[in-house]
Amino acid sequence: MFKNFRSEISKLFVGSKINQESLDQLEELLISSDVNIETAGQVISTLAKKTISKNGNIDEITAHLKDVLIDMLMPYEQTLNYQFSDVPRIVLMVGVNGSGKTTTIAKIANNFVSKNQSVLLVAADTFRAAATEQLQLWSEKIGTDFISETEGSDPASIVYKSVLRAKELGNQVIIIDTAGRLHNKVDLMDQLGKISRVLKKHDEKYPHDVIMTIDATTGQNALKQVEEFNKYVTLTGIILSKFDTSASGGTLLSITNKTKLPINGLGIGENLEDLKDFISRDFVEEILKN
Ligand SMILES: Nc1nc2c(ncn2[C@@H]2O[C@H](COP(=O)(O)OP(=O)(O)OP(=O)(O)O)[C@@H](O)[C@H]2O)c(=O)[nH]1
Ligand SMILES: [Mg+2]
Repeated sequence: MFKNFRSEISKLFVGSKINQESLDQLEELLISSDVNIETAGQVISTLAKKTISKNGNIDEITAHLKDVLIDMLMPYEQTLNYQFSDVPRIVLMVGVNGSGKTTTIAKIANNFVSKNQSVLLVAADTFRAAATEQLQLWSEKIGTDFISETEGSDPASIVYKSVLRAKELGNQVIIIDTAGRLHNKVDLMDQLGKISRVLKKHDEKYPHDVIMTIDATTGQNALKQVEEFNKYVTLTGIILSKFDTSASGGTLLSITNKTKLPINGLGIGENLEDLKDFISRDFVEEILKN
């Protein structure tokens, strides 16, 4: 996505002159790097306002571009809050198929456990037995409580019960794994809305966190996915998974700019410790690296 971005930019600014034509080309380059048209336009107009010296070279232009991108992303840095007073804290994880929900849940649960919080993992992906097993294995590895139901049962039912179970067990945190679903499958999206509604039957404040995982390799479509999910459940944050496999950034720029949702972290591998905070400066350095 932002792959080879730097060498592409240097081609645009041969002779170091920044002019309308090079800016137009840079805008196209951003769009081809999965930044949506509106956001790319904003980046360019902000960049054009920066004073670039007469002999401004590629390094100067790149530095200005970095500043523009960092300024745009910084308001969305938001580490998950692992300390809180409202118990149980309920985290609902959503996203399209294979976007990293279950793995990200394991990482988050592990962080809670390392802060001595007692966690209940809820297997609300009742479509596939393998999904339940995957979460159960993580639960055993991390040392959390676990609740599941028979394959094919209504996920809203196990979600409702999980709150009662957490009260019995004295859990401070409930993390709910849901089945992957495509944002345009209305019946499956409705089911997600139902999960959120049954939680609200317990308490209007539930769920406290609704996190959507986005696979870093997803292109322009990621923004659409987030907008659609946000219609059915009120998202509170995004985690970009698989950032280790693709230093793509265009997607995140469009998502934050359009939806104003914070970024709760970056997935950088398949292990428990592979969740890092989203720091806009590091992120921009990474995506403009080559
Ligand atoms: N390299 C890398 N792989 C990841 C990361 N997060 C998840 N994966 C891998 O991506 C694949 C899918 O991850 P899951 O956590 O099962 O995704 P999911 O969203 O729960 O998938 P479904 O439940 O099938 O919708 C697995 O092989 C994970 O190990 C990450 O940050 N980096
Ligand atoms: Mg899963």
